[in-house]
Amino acid sequence: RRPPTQNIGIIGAPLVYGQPSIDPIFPFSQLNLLQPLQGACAAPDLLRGLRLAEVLKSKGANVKDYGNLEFRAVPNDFAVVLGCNYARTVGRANKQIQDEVSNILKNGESVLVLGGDHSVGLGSVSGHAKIRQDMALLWVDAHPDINTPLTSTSGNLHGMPVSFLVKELPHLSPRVPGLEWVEPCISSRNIAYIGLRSVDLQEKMFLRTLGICNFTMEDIKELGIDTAVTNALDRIDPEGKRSIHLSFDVDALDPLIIPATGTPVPNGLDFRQALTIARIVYNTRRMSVMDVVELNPLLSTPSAAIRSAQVTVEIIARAFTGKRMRYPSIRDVDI
Ligand code: 4U7
Ligand code: MN
Ligand code: MN
Ligand code: MN
Repeated sequence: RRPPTQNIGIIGAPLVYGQPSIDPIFPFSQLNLLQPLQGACAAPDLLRGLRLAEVLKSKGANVKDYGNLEFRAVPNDFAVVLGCNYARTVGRANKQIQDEVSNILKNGESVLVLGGDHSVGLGSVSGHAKIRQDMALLWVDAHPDINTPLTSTSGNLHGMPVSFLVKELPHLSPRVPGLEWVEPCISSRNIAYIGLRSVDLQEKMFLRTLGICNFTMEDIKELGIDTAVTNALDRIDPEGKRSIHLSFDVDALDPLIIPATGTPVPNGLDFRQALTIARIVYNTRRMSVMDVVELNPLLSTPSAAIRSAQVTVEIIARAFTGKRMRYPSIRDVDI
């Protein structure tokens, strides 16, 4: 049986307006509003520079790189409109992402979306749902990203994408200019979280009242990562026939492994656990879209950034091909 992940289309989505950074010294400078600190936008090219496509090809995949989407900041898209920073810019960019993801899926390829911050989930997940209505979403992250514009304390859209996508929530959200086109496209029954350890109070309430499947780091410590991921997939895709969307925020990993990220939280997944998640998802042979987000090479030393990106390449390769890099076996070491 030919796995559907054989043909991979890569798109770069270097969006940073979901987590704009305000200059702490001149917080009211107009420049801060127009020119948020760049960083996560460098991730797609760094991953390419580490031979991401070549690695995937060497493991048997056909790879087409569609390059980076070009996003334009919407003029006068000032911060904090209804509790959403840069909603028009983020909305416009995500419409582009949605179109690109659904077009590539229509070509019969699976899609790798390289963020950018996690607001790209808006376009990516909704683009997936357009082509495969029966989609299931596995959100691997330290955070559940389910704040609404009214519950978010930061106003940053990278902490909100899930709230716009869940069918059972939008009545609690205001209509935000620039994001009107985002249609809730997935039921809370078909969403599961892995790796949570930083959940805002209101987010906790949403997870509870909607009964969204979640395995926190605490749960993973108890159950083991295999059981956690297998149970999560069973819950969101009980018949084992849905198209799977893996939205992978690199801050799910421990900051000791991936320091190059904007919202690091201690006590995260180790490298093996991350690879195990990727392997189990691969084994379904039904992963159609993977997002890899929140890698920010400018937030650590250059060497730590490269190491973070290398780890990320290996996780991607595992998720799409099931194969992993070869390391010398401990048994081969002569003492
Ligand atoms: B990420 C936060 F308040 N919840 O809403 C928020 F803690 O994509 C963080 O998972 C969101 O990295 C993190 O701003 C978004 C905060
Ligand atoms: Mn996230
Ligand atoms: Mn996160
Ligand atoms: Mn983050």
